[in-house]
Amino acid sequence: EHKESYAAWLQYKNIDDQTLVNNYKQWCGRISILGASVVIESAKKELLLGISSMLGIEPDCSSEPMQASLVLATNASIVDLVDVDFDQLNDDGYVIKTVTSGGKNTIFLVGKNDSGVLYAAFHLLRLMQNRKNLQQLDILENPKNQLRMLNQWDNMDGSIERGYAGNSIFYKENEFSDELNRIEDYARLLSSVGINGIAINNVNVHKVETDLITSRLLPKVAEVAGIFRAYGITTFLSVNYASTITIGNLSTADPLDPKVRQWWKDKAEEIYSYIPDFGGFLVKADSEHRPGPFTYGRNHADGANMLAEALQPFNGVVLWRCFVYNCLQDWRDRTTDRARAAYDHFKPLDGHFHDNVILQIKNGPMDFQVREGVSPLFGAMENTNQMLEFQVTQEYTGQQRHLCYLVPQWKEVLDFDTFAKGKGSEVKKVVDGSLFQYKYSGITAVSNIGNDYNWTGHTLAQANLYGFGRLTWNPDLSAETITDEWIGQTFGHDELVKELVTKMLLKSWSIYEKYTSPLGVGWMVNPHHHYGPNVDGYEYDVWGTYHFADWKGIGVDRTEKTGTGYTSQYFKENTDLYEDLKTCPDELLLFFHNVPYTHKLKSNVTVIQHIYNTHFEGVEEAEGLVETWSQLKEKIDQERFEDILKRLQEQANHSKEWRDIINTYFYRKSGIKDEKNRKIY
Ligand code: GCW
Repeated sequence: EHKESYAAWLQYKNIDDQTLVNNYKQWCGRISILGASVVIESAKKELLLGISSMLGIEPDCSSEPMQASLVLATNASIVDLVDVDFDQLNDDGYVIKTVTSGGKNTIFLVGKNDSGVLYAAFHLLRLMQNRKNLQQLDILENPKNQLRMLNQWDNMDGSIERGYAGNSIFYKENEFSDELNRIEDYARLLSSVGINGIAINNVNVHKVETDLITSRLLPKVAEVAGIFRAYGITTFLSVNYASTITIGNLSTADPLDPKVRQWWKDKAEEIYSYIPDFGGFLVKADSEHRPGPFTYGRNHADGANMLAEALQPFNGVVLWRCFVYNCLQDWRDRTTDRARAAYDHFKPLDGHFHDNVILQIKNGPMDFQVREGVSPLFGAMENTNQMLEFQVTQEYTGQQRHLCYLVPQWKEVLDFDTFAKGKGSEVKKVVDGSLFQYKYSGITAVSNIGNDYNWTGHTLAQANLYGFGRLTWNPDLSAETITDEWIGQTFGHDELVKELVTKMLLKSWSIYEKYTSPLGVGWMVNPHHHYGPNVDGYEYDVWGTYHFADWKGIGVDRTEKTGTGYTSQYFKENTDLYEDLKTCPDELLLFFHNVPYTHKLKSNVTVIQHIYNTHFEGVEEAEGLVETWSQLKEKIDQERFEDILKRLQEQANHSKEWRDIINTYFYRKSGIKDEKNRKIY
């Protein structure tokens, strides 16, 4: 039951093409494993599962390389057996090489470390799931990013903040869940796409979760860390900045107070006594009512460094979030601009952070909107480790009831040129550490999974998790490659399935954008839960998320000349690009400028007409998704077919709600008719 949905992209479907099976068999019959560790054990387990399931054979396993057709090893144990330049391998990197000599065929899966062996095993299985030829493999892979992480926004009561796929797989009723095999299957999925770190609780650390770093819960944390460890994944915890007060019997959390510093040092020592390879702390401080150093007149460097000092002896790191802004803003105040906040808070602190602190920065300066500018903090802190935070969970992009494949959006962010060191200073080079030689850096994201049988609510949302992982490993992979790999492993190799699902996925972000908030302005959602249209939902609220629509026009003036000056936070090339109405890209126009409804876009269409057009088109295209999917009825198992169909139908219906509310709102504000006379209420 739920077999395909649950297995996601690790289905290892029985291959029915006998020629291919016979071909694969010659490589998979005898496995030799050199070296022993929990991670290598996982590689072996996965290979045996995949091979027996795809080929229907049970391979022999030994630790003797000579007779084997498949050899797993780290480079240290194999250096003489295969002719490869292992110096080219970095941590977690691997080589897959087919060697044919004296009529004997052998595939070597060689890792720089044990994790590399595991990644090589997953790579081989991916090739087989995608029906690739194994004859002449000569693959060398190194991860581009050092930290490739996920953040669970899971609470111990079992709820998930911004979770759209059921409850937590980690916690239930304020205790750890005892369904450890579900956690192991999650670890397998993550490891198969290269994820190597996970923070297992919500960044909003409430009462019970503050106790995760106490002796009551640390044994359980250690148990979960053990599951992830076997898949090369390091465990982190989100911590309550004010733990010294909440659980430490101190009256302060002042980061410069020696008693506070000592408490954290002792705490770190205690944590590492349970989990020797613990990753470190993820911290949301002075943000949305969470405690932080500001209470004591200290800054974020003081706060982060205090924790970093405690973790340093154990090689732990602090992931310090930059999502810091005034969430009690007065809408009448036109000088405060939430988009400016992260840069204004953190840029002046460049160089003040310890080298085991990493600043964790959301991709955009607002909050995971369907479209916004790229955060100008990237590239702006030469002397401070940075990492990028995406949101795989679809808080503002349809909450996994709508299809919105985010890989194309993430690619745009990663490829965005910051010009920090001139042309070619893309975000991906900032966060892979190469632009400024960071000691630590990488990419993280808020996960989209829960205990739904298909993990992600919308089965097609599995593609977002898959794609995110693949991009952390290699941001240069194209959206097309990732999509193709995912479909092959998830739905098989029928040509029509491939063609249509690819189209659906790759168009879905644009479709969602069309019928929701226009031209980069964002928001326009119902407050709190953030699902569905509500143009003025946040307009007179405290959160700093305004569109300023009136009878004349719409948009946020963030220019230097007449607006909030946000544009000046970018490097010159981008400042110029966005500052000038003539060069500012249409899709971000209202993010940077307030313009009349009659303003002509580069497409030569007015803003108001663009709003009408895209909203009508968006609905048509959402209906098109239903139609397209319906063509695959005979080609997809019934459960997944029906599940997905239901969601797509809901999306198509709900997109009309968006269309009509947005179009009507702007028709009433502007009094300008649709040129094409379509129905507006
Ligand atoms: O996106 C917003 C969410 C909050 C979240 C916050 C954050 C975890 O609406 O639910 O809190 O961002 O990133 O800290």
